[in-house]
Amino acid sequence: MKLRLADGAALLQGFAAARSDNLLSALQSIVSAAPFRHMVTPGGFRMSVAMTNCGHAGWVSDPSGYRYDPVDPNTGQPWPAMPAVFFDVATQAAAAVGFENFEPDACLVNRYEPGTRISLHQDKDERDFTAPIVSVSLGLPAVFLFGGLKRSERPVRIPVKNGDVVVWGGPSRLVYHGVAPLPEGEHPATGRTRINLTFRKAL
Ligand code: MD3
Ligand code: FE
Repeated sequence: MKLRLADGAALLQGFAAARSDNLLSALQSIVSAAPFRHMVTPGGFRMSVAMTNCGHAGWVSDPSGYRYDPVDPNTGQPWPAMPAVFFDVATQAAAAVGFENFEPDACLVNRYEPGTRISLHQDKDERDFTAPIVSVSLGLPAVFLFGGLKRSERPVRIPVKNGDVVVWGGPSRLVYHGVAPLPEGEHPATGRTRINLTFRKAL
């Protein structure tokens, strides 16, 4: 079922559910080559979310700043290629919300354990804000915080569960957003873990 969240933003409930096992097994290969790591913010804080990437560029954070880099700084190698099942889910979800020409070149993978959160922020390290961002939730359920174009706007809470996909584009592309602290839980496929794939046109 498709729920409109705001102009340019929609929640596609269960859109990727039938492919969640395929997405998770493709993720295993990515993580073998580019292990999850806790990045450090430019301010010097270790992020509670663990991250890796696939595709032509990966989002990295270090004391020098945020950027998209074609090379994994931890391995010195290019990030693993984006698996076809990743690309297909992302482009099909974008098309279902009216973004027919979305061609993601980067996928940031976030790993949450109970207590992990992401505070309100904007995604603005990408070159082209006309492209949407597509988010695929796997494993434990979470609550997205969906704010406005100003940090001061009180966010709406959007529950997401395994297989849900959210597309954020157009007027919603630069809204402040975050993730509430992950509650304790156990998921048959991922255990005490939530995985979020975010597809971006970064370059
Ligand atoms: C709304 N990740 O990686 S995805 C991030 O669940 C990030 O891991 C969260 O925020 C997660 O940057 C939330 C949902 C999301 C992603 C991008 C957005 C929502 C967005 C861009 C604009 C507006
Ligand atoms: Fe974000």
